[in-house]
Amino acid sequence: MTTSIIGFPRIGENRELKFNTEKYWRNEITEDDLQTAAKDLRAKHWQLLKYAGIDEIPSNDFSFFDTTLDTAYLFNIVPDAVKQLNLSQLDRYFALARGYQGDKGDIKALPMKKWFNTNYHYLVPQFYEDTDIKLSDTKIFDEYQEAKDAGIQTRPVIVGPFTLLSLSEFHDSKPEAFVDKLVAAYQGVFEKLAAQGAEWIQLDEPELVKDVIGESYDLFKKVYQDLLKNKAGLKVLIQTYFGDVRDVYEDLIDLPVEGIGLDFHEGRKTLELVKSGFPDDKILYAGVVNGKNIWRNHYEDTINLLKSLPVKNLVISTSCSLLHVPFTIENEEFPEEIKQHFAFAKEKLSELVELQAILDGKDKDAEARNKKLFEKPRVTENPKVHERVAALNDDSFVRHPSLEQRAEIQKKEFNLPLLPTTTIGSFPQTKEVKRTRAQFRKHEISQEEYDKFIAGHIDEWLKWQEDIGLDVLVHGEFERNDMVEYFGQNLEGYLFSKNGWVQSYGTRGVKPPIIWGDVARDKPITVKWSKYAQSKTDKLVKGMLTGPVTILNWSFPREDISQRESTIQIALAIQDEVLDLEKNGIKIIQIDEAALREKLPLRKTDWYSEYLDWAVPAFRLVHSKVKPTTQIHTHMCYSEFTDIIPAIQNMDADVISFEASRSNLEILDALQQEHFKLQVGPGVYDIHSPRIPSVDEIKNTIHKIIEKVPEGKVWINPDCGLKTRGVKEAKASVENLTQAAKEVRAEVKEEL
Ligand code: THG
Ligand code: ZN
Repeated sequence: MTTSIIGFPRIGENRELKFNTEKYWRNEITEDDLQTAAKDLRAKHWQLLKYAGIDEIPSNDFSFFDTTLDTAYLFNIVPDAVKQLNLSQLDRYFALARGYQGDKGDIKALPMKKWFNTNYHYLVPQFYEDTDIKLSDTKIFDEYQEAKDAGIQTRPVIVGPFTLLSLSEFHDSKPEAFVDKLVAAYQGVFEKLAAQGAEWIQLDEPELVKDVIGESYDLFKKVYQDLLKNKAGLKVLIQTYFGDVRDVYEDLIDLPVEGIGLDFHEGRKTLELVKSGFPDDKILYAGVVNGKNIWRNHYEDTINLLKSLPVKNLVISTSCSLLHVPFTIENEEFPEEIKQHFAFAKEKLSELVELQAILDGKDKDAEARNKKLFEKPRVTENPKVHERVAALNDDSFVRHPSLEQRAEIQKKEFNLPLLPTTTIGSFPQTKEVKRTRAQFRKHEISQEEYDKFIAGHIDEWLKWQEDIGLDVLVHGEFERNDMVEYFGQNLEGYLFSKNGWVQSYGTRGVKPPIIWGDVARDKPITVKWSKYAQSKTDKLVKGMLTGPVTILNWSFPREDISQRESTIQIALAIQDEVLDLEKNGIKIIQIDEAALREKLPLRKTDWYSEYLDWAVPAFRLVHSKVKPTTQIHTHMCYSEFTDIIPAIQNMDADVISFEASRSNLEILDALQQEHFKLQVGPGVYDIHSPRIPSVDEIKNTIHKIIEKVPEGKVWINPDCGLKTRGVKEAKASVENLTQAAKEVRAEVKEEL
């Protein structure tokens, strides 16, 4: 039996890659320094895999920013404007990833999107009619050689042609037009690698776990028919992950490839598919160690699963790249009873090796040790939470009276102007704010000093909001770090790692909290500062919460209960917070579901039955008990929800704000067509850019919105929170926003 992995976290045990790359961007180190640091890191990771006992080791899973971008770069899929910048090979690459603004030109970064159902983002390659596909980078060859020189034979990894084409954007062109050239270019890679001495190549094709039907199926067939005609003697592994390949399984096992990688964790049908038959002349790379979660593998189940497979040639592997889990548990400070339940990336390597030994009959101890771990319930149970969940009935998920009746009641209650203005909640997290929070965390300043600092910031920003005439104010969230980390830290049933970073995009990471037990709230979390802010102004101040689906989606979930059950527990905890805010005089409460859209199942047929049918009720549970006079807002970060509008409506909030500055009209049309009943705040400018929108520009956008949505239902706000912006641009932009709203308001009144 053999072991392998799909990919390893590249940022390093202590985020060395992040810090070096950011130093290079700030001109504090040279390109040579950065390249050396990257090389050292790669060498360290290969050695680590080798000494852990992994038999087949990948290379080119390293990246300075993103492997999809690497693949596009390799094949010269680079907009002309970027090629024309007179930059080094590495700086041109970074220009694609981050944009470039300097003496050599001014170009925007490539768009970024969520990588399948993960919290990782990839850069979206852009194809134009004249995109000239050819080999134009050497990274994959250099890294293969580097490992080989260090005495390690690796299997180079690259995003496969079907996934690459499926994820790209096409301008005045279609994917089919590029197939021939792209296939030739991949074959060029095969030839070069074979000449260098490589035996295998891994083509990552996660796109195959989506619905591969119609045009998509035809594209897959065409690409692989042509590609595999010339493999230059290389063995090819087609690696899939994040689901099962039910639409193409029969085709895959008939392809002239040597290896097929399948995901046994998220692939609900993988076992059934393999049991229907797997050819003797191919190797199955069985993804049995979960690459997405941090719990220890259940060896007995895994061994039984592997033994049940009617497969002659088997490699034990991970379900997806280990990119999605933190580096190691070694340096964490959890008590041993807790720690023993976790396996981060490095620990998953030993799991693979132990599984191998058990299967080969060489390690009985490991099996016994593992068995003991699962004998007792591994998490803290909370009987009160169980009772509360059991007591829920259909009515617990329904708010009364109806949306329309509430709208009437709230209109009288609040007496807001037409086109009311507000912001999404957070204000700039300046260095000073972050530093003060860190000082407080490290006990360098007292609770009193800290509170005084936060109160001072709230006062200042409230005054500014009053001065510029915003209608609904916020306190600014200066006391919070990452929203999910913040709520996790204040809820029972959560654990926090010290160094559990997972790459989110480029050099940026998140530290997902771990759901360790039943989740409950033992004390109010946000009431103090919301109440304080409301006491300082006659205007309405919005309470700001994160919704249960987002909290779950950005945490490492439990595996002993369903995600639905965990989410209901979180929803009850947040419900307590909502009711406490209401009791303390907060009349508008925003419950963000920034990540609701991103965890939609990859197959459309699963959207409702596997997800929305519980995610939407979980949100309703949070606010079902509030008074008719309390207004519930929600916010979503990804506006690509034209296809789930009925589900969003069903969340039954009173107002929803969303990111719309890029795809404005499309979503407004959809809202109109679906007779959307909620009040809406389609963001009127893009906060992801430091650019300040002019008053006229915003007025224009408002006009476009009220052409499609009755003006009585429209709110005016930026498209997301302002925490990543500088103070100057944040203020200038929102001032222009309030001015624009006032002017449009006056025009509309005149017309009436
Ligand atoms: N929280 C969580 N997940 C997210 C987002 C979030 N996923 C999607 C999106 N937002 C990702 N965006 C970012 C934006 C900025 C950073 C990370 C993800 C970031 N990280 C700092 C870094 O890596 O240096 C870490 C800051 C810190 O010390 O906490 O800036 O909002 N959960
Ligand atoms: Zn947002």
